[in-house]
Amino acid sequence: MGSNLGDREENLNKALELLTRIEGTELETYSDIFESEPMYLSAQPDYLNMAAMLSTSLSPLNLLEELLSLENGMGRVREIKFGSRVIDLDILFFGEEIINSEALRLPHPSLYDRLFVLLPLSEIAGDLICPVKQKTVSELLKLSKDNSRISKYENKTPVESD
Ligand code: PH2
Ligand code: MG
Ligand code: MG
Repeated sequence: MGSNLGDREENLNKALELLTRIEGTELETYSDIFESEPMYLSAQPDYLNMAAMLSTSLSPLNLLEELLSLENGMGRVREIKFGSRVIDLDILFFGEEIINSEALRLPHPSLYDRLFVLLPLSEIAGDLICPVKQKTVSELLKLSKDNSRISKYENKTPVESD
């Protein structure tokens, strides 16, 4: 999950809450929030990023559809690739599935290059084995060559549960 527009922390918390409302889907756990410099397109605000783990009875494509409609519902407007966004929800892994379709690639093909993905993900799924690399997330984190700026963001407020 990533946000770099508006109240970034509120956006992440809102998205977490909305994730719990997706049919057949439960929010299992989530990481701390990290603040990171923007990758790929530097002239934009810093991001807040975090990772969440879901269990779901949906298919990968149906989950993706739900995430896209959640992004739209939160007011995301797609302008330029890698540009600023209110909320970005990417599927990183879906169990050990490997998918290479036009609509969806899993595991997320860029996750190895991104500290802003690997660091939060390692907090909640360090032992998860990547079906492509046959390495754990913790190992991928150690091997990553990304050295961009990232730090833990300390103002995290808990999500309200009902
Ligand atoms: N997302 C991008 C592009 N660059 N940089 C950071 N730090 N965090 C992101 O979530 C991010 C990015 C495209 O999805
Ligand atoms: Mg993304
Ligand atoms: Mg995305």
